[in-house]
Amino acid sequence: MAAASETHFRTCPFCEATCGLRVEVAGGEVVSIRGDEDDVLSQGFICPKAFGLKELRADSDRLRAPLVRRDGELREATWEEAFAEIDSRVGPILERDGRDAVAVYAGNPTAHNLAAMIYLRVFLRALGSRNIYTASSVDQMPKHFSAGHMFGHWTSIPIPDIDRTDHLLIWGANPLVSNGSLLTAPDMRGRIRRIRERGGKVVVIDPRRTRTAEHASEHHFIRPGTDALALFALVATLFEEGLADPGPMADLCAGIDDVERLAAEFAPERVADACGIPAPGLRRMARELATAERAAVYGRIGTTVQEFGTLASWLVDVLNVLSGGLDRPGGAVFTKAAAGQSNSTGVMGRGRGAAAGRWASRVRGLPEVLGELPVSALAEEIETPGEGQVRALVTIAGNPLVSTPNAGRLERAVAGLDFMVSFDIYVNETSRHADVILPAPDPLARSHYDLALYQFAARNVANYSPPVFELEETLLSEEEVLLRLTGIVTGQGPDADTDAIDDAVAGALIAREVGAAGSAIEGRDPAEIAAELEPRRGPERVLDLMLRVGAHGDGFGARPGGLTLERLEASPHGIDLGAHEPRLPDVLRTPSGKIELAPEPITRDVDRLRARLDAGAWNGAGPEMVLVGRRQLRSNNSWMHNLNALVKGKDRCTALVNPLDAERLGLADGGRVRLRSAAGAFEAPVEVSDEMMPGVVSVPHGWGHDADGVKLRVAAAHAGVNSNLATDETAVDAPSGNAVLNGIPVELEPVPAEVVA
Ligand SMILES: Nc1nc2c(c(=O)[nH]1)N[C@H]1C(S)=C(S)[C@@H](COP(=O)(O)OP(=O)(O)OC[C@H]3O[C@@H](n4cnc5c(=O)[nH]c(N)nc54)[C@H](O)[C@@H]3O)O[C@H]1N2
Ligand SMILES: Nc1nc2c(c(=O)[nH]1)N[C@H]1C(S)=C(S)[C@@H](COP(=O)(O)OP(=O)(O)OC[C@H]3O[C@@H](n4cnc5c(=O)[nH]c(N)nc54)[C@H](O)[C@@H]3O)O[C@H]1N2
Ligand code: SF4
Ligand SMILES: [Mo]
Repeated sequence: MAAASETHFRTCPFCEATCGLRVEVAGGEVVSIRGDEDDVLSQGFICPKAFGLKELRADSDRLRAPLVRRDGELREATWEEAFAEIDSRVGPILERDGRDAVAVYAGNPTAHNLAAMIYLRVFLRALGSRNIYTASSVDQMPKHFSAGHMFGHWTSIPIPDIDRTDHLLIWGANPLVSNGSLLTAPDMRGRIRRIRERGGKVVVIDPRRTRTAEHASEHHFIRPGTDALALFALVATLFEEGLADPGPMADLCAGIDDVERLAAEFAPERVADACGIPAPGLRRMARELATAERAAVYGRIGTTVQEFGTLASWLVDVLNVLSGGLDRPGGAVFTKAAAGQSNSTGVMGRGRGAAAGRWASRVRGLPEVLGELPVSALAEEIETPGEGQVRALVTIAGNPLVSTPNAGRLERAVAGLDFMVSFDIYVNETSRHADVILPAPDPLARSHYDLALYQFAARNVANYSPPVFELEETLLSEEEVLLRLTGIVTGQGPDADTDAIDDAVAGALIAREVGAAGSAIEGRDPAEIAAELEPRRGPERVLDLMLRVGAHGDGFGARPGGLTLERLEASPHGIDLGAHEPRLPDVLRTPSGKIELAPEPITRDVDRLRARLDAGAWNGAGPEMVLVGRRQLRSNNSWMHNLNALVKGKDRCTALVNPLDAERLGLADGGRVRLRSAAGAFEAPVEVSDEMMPGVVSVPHGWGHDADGVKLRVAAAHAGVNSNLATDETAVDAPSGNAVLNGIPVELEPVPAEVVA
């Protein structure tokens, strides 16, 4: 007899779209996963990765117990043994070599995980190391850098008001495949279609004619890395043609004249050749942006993970300001998130601003941004002897040996560490080097709330999902693991009282809030607030606090009817908090209380851009071929390739090249190519397609699962190759230190058929 089934509503934890799922379970297993038609944001939309939740739960390679290295081999151990090993190995390193000797790398899934969002910070603060690295510095750090300096807070990143715009310029993003990033908007295909249906226009700028480009009104190839030039050309056009007009917010803008002066030397006619977009096309793009009723510019990976990531990220928002779209319905808007958003609480309109470079990496002097260092510096910080040398590494939901530049060098560096811990679900390319692996629970066995991603949502929404399943018996919750690690690095030993640490965490957050000027609970009695949060503990207690003091919260009685976790628990499809409303000037946290259009930490990088242009880096003296990346619908960075439903079918890790290049270089579709850069080399199957811009080769990242010791049986059969073997850790975006993973000069050489085994 079939077990009775029950239905759970649940937010998908895999990508930034945060789709609502309807999960049917029976007898402790997932029976089906469908889109939740009633979800306030996704309204039934899902992608094929959602089914990965079922396979991931059943995946026999997913770790169910800690592993500890004994006699060179990773062997199953108890949690007590694992924590005791960490304590006895990390303790002496901290004592002998100092806090900076222990580095942490935290990966992308931490941004999709409520417990990690809260307790990772607790652990990092307790550790007190300057060697903190995250996937942000192979991703969006330039955008934080530009938004921080322009608007005063690192996460004050405007998003396109996609459901109301009638002109959307998509720059270096492929949201039909990635499902959006720094833009939480499920069903981008539908949203883009609706722009066109209401008479609007969608323009895509990308060196590849992507799926997004195919659904757009217009697409232009652009030479990788030249985005800052082309964006400057648009800005120059607006000024030259009298179209630069921030509208009513002009009084709020500082530095317009500086922008005009800087842009003047990058007129379309000057940069067209380098960018590969004819000058009249650039001029028309600028005019259409300025004259559209409601227009927005949106940039993503193609604008951030490249040589001039900060300049490009900044110019995207300069264009949003000068074309009159910033903070207007249908333009580029600021969200008002329900929890954890500093620009919608406290004192409005002015603040301390965002300061980067408070310290620098020891070897190369790369800047600290947001309390972390660029991961491009990690290998040299491990290899280079001297005070502050990294001797131990903790990876948390990250796979840096696949995801970060010059993966070959990092792998050699990691082999020389004294000690390494990985908190992960698999023995993969990175964790196989660890001395201890701590397994993380199945996502369905934890609660979910998107603290990070709702900061960038197409509508203001809040949605909480309780766990679908109980934690597997042999596993610990994320918060428990992070609190145990916190106990270890604070000298409390391997079995510290995690309840007491958790109480201290909540107590400190409450104390900060009641002491914060402008907080909804400013001046209240902390004990009374703590009592109101009873009996919640762990992430739920902190989330309830954040929601209640948040912009839509009940303020613990100050705003009756406002949001609480209890209300979210009673709303399994989420709560819609409305469309975006103008937030200027309140949203600003700059010391001046203005939008800083030309902050010096950004504009000083213009010299570097000019020097590269003058040196003919992109026309004439430039490389014949450059490497860029791409995302694929059934992948999620490096880690969903062990799920058969997502990897089956033909090899997806291919080198895409234009027919002209294939012909010139002697490459055949289905043959193999060797790509070599200054940093390293790899081989991949060739796919010839005119969707590529001539001179550009595209290889997806996140593959290469056939290394020794990796325990991913399905992924190993679809191994692919790690494209970051050829990306270069010495190339960074100067202001933010972010890695350059697109536009890498490479040489391509056919691999003779007889050499192929
Ligand atoms: N060449 C090139 N490289 C790139 C990019 C590119 O475009 N081109 N993109 C970059 C970007 S944007 C990013 S975000 C990074 C991603 O870089 P990373 O975050 O380093 O890589 P992921 O592949 O996301 O690895 C996630 C890890 O977390 C583990 N994991 C999954 N779920 C959980 C969980 O619930 N708990 C725990 N503890 N572990 C879990 C997985 O097994 C995996 O080891 O890659 C970057 N690398
Ligand atoms: N299916 C799937 N979805 C994902 C992920 C995944 O791995 N798979 N990863 C998630 C993560 S961590 C992130 S950060 C987001 C990223 O989300 P997106 O940025 O939308 O994803 P990408 O496919 O990397 O798109 C970047 C585009 O930039 C183009 N490009 C490369 N170099 C340049 C350049 O120099 N200039 C310009 N203008 N364009 C360039 C590439 O051709 C590519 O089409 O996706 C998220 N969603
Ligand atoms: S689009 Fe993203 S959030 Fe939505 S179902 Fe797919 S992986 Fe999950
Ligand atoms: Mo990312």
